[in-house]
Amino acid sequence: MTNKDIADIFYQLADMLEIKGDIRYKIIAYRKAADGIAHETQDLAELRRQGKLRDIPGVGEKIEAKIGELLDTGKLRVYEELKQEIPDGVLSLLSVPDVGPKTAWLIYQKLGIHSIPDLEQAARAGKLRTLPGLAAKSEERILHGIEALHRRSPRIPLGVALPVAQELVAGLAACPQARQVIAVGSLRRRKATVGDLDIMAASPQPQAVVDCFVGLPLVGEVVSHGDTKATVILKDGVQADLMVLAAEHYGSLLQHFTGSKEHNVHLRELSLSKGLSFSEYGYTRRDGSAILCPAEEDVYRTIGLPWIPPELREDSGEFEAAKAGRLPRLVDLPDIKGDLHCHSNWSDGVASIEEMAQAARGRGYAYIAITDHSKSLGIAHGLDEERLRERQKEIDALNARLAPFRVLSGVEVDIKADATLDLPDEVLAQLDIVVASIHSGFRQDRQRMTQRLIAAMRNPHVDIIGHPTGILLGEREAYDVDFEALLAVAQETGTVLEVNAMPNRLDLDDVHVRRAVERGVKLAISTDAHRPDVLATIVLGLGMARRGWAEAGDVVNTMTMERLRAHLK
Ligand code: DGT
Ligand code: CA
Ligand code: CA
Ligand code: ZN
Repeated sequence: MTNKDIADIFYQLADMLEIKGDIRYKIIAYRKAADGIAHETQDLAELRRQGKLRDIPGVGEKIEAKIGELLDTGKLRVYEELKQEIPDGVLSLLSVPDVGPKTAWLIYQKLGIHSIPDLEQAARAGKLRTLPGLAAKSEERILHGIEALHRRSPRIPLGVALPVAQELVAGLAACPQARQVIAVGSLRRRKATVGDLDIMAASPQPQAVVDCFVGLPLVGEVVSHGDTKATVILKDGVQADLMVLAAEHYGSLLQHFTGSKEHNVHLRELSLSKGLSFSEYGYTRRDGSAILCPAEEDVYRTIGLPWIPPELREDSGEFEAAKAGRLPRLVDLPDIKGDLHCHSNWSDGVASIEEMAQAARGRGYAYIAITDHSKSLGIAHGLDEERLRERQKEIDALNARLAPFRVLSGVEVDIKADATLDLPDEVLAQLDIVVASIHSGFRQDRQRMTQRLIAAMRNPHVDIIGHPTGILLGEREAYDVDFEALLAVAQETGTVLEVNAMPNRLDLDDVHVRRAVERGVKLAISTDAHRPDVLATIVLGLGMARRGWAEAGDVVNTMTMERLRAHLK
């Protein structure tokens, strides 16, 4: 059983208990444990041997015993028993907007429905309105929800969602009554993929802003339209939610709507322990009086905490760190002094080295590394020794002209299937910087894959491992690799691991970054740009780094040119 299998069982268990109306804290506990397990990079069986299962966030004595049962027998008794009572399909009903656990259970018990197509049919036939507590209106809403579900695209890569959100924000900001328009939800937390867009604003007349929103040219279809909220499907199929309140609620709404759900649940628990209840309207004391939060800082300050950056809000230790005054000072765009993985038209880039360098200079960078592909990547016009020498002349001439800005002469050398590098050591030794990456032979087994990457890290000239896990979002899984072993060798050899900011890579991701930071392994946030304008996608890599708790000191391309040169092998 993989960690993911086990996490999935705990997620389902939580859903099933919710359907059965079990105690709230128990349900939350299972979800928390599932999150912890899903994010754990080490094998649970191995952790168990070391007696370290309880180091996983959310895993206590009871969950530990359940993990043991799963590892030993491949089954979990409580889970199997609940499955007898609640067919799989009932859980799938929960994905319909407006169908909560109670409704799903009611629909199953009274009508025997346990699939979305059957639910749709029943709704169309007017059968749902006959159930206690469900009116014709709810039936209509459920039908609408199912239709929205059919149209909804799977999770959207952050790099695709960001520009759409920006356009939506700009459109709404042009509505006369809208103030402080901002994109929130998982996008503000910079998750690698987002389920839908969440937009909010402040306004003295929320209704006017909602009306304006549903009429924006980007909007394809209106799913729901209330006086402070709306849900729409954009013309490109992306769902967007809007919420608008008066400015006095702005901070509380911003906090609420940014999420994550898990972070918000924790915040509410903390509030309750201080005798306060929190909602998007602000705090309410036990005597019913209100504490308004016009700014997001007010939300945290009221319960004695410093403001927590959105990227950390996953209930994965940020409250504990905030309480202890140990929140990280996350790496930020102004810290970035250069890009260490870029291609030019010497290999498969579309711009000259000079164009790439000027674009980097225009961003205020002090350096750019041109890391064209090596020869075995024929389709990418990879460079051999001879062409590298020619390219060097161009780079030298450019550096003479652009000083103090610096073009680093580099290569993205291919790590071949037999674990050797595509260029000999003498050639690599002459370059300023070497990125080594895997571009073929992805299906080798875990041991060989790990050995390949380790061999590259042990090479005295390899500075950075490019896109270390090989994941292509929505397309290819990460290589099967022992990441903990990679971290150990990276640390020992001083090899840097890349956070590749390509929108379809985001590799390393947040979870891997966090482990690397914990182990003291250094990172490079790089765009892998093949065009000058792509240098701007560094913000995507920054998002992953920040979600992984990285500070400027963890990232080598925050260093000055002198310090970086001293740091490279
Ligand atoms: P996504 O869209 O799947 O990438 O993830 P989010 O985090 O954007 O989730 P979404 O769009 O369902 O909701 C946006 C935020 O609104 C969420 O992060 C927290 C807040 N929120 C939504 N539903 C609930 C809820 O049931 N309880 C609490 N406390 N907060 C919620
Ligand atoms: Ca969302
Ligand atoms: Ca949403
Ligand atoms: Zn590459």
